[in-house]
Amino acid sequence: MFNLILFGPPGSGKGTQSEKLIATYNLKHLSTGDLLRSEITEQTPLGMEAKNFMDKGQLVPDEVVIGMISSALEANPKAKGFLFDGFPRTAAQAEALDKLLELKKTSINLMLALEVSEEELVKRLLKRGETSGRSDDTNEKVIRARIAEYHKKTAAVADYYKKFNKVVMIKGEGTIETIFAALSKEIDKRKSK
Ligand code: B4P
Repeated sequence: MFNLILFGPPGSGKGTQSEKLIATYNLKHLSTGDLLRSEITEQTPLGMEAKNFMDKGQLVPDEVVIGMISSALEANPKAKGFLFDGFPRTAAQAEALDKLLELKKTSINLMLALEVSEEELVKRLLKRGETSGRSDDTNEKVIRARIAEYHKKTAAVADYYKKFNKVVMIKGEGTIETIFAALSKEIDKRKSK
């Protein structure tokens, strides 16, 4: 199995690059953002709880997202590998993910971390908000709160994987194709080992 984490602040291109990576590497895409949004669309109790946090730019409680990922792993026993997009976002989520993968006798192979300046992130998300219908993308205050939440709780997750030499930083500004080529180069290096 090859298990990849695509990491970075909100708007850094995780969702955009994930679409291309799953098509090329035959990985099962697990995006906690997408899973939460589909719970909201279906108006489930979990979705209603999550929406309160997401609309304020805050992270959804760990137990909610860990439970979602655990079910998604169970639901895909034949996957050749997973691409985790937007997960883990806290140290507790990273530890839980390691334990879940251990049960499947596998582990994270690589974390690719996209680096993008704050002004570029705000610009991209406000632009997406014009058409996405996502309430967390239309208000600059909420976007800045998401970025602050990233620095407070999420950025340290990269340090957790750095201890195991699993992190590669990638410049997340430039064309989508250039960034995809940089990500692919790192995956190819590890996959051929
Ligand atoms: P997510 O759905 O994970 O989304 P995101 O961080 O907003 O964005 P992403 O990084 O995927 O965006 P994309 O870049 O592709 O999270 C939403 C919310 O859900 C969180 O705030 C949180 O509340 C909750 N949540 C999710 N996971 C959680 C977890 N594990 N724990 C707790 N809470 C959780 O793209 C952004 C825009 O940039 C797009 O419009 C795109 O077209 C554009 N773009 C991409 N690449 C570009 C490039 N190279 N140049 C120019 N524009 C580009």
